[in-house]
Amino acid sequence: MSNNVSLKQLTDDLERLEKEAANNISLAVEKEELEKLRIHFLGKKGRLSKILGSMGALESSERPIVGQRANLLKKQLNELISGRFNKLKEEALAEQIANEKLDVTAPPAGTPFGHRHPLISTTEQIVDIFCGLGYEVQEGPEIENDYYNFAALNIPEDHPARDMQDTFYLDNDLLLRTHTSPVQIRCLEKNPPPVRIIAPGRVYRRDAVDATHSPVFHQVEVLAIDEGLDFSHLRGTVMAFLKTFFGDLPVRFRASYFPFTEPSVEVDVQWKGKWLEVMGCGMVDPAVLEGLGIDPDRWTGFAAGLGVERFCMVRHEIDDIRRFYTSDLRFLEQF
Ligand code: 2NM
Repeated sequence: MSNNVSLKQLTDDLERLEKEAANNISLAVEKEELEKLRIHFLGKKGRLSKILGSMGALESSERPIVGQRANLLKKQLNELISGRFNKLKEEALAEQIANEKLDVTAPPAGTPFGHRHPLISTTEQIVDIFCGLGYEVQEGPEIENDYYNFAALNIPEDHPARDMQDTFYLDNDLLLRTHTSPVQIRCLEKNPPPVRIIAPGRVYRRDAVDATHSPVFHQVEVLAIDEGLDFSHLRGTVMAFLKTFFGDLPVRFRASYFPFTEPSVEVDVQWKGKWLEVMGCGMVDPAVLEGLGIDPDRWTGFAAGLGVERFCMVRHEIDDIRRFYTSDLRFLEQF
């Protein structure tokens, strides 16, 4: 075999190896590929070693020529490999930086946003309508006493509303308010008429839970006191409010009774062919005004009260009041 090997053959082999290796290295797109090429061309059992291995057949004067050429080639190829390696590293970094561009104004992906509970947004709609009519929002405590919740409202000692059956008592005197009227009594104590106020809030009654009853529910109560107010003002206010909230539904006023208003009426709207009671109202009973030191011969007023749950249920066609309180996201996310 040694006789077949000439200087010319080996230098040709080196030249071919150089071209092939340089070409392969320049085409490599992964670091692992470069390592494989290094082993293939420059490794112990690689192509260059093979060429060097056949040098033994050359004249001793020819060997250094091939040896020097091979060493140079090894150096060149190592440089090409490390150059390509650095280039790939740079490209990978540039790509990573391009992909990591951060839009600091973008909303975080997939963050679940909360929103208003339907009872709260319905309360806000009702409140907004009355604010548009010049009313102011008033709030007060949920724990009340007998005077503000009952006595000041002309509700007598033996009235069934005071019964343990209807009211959550904390002791002999303290109770959970059964309506938001005590907010209005407290307001009248501090502010002389004229007043136009609404009192939204949570109220409590000892009712058994069913599709239409909950021991905790939400009310908005309305009170206007001024000189010369009469039933026409009550009627006009209620009609304007219902028209804004429901649109053009038929409305019916039915004579009723509340201890704190005289006359008293209940108001129905016609919804899907049925009359639905939606609020109670009336002219504030002179006895209530007198009890607060307001002269009923000079001042008259009207008041109204409504349940937010009922309004929300009609508006959104909700069939069961319990859906409001069970925190089922499949229900809540519809609003
Ligand atoms: C209603 C119906 C009728 C009412 C009365 C008062 C107050 F404090 F002025 F006397 N506030 N709200 C009232 C009147 C409430 O709810 C069905």
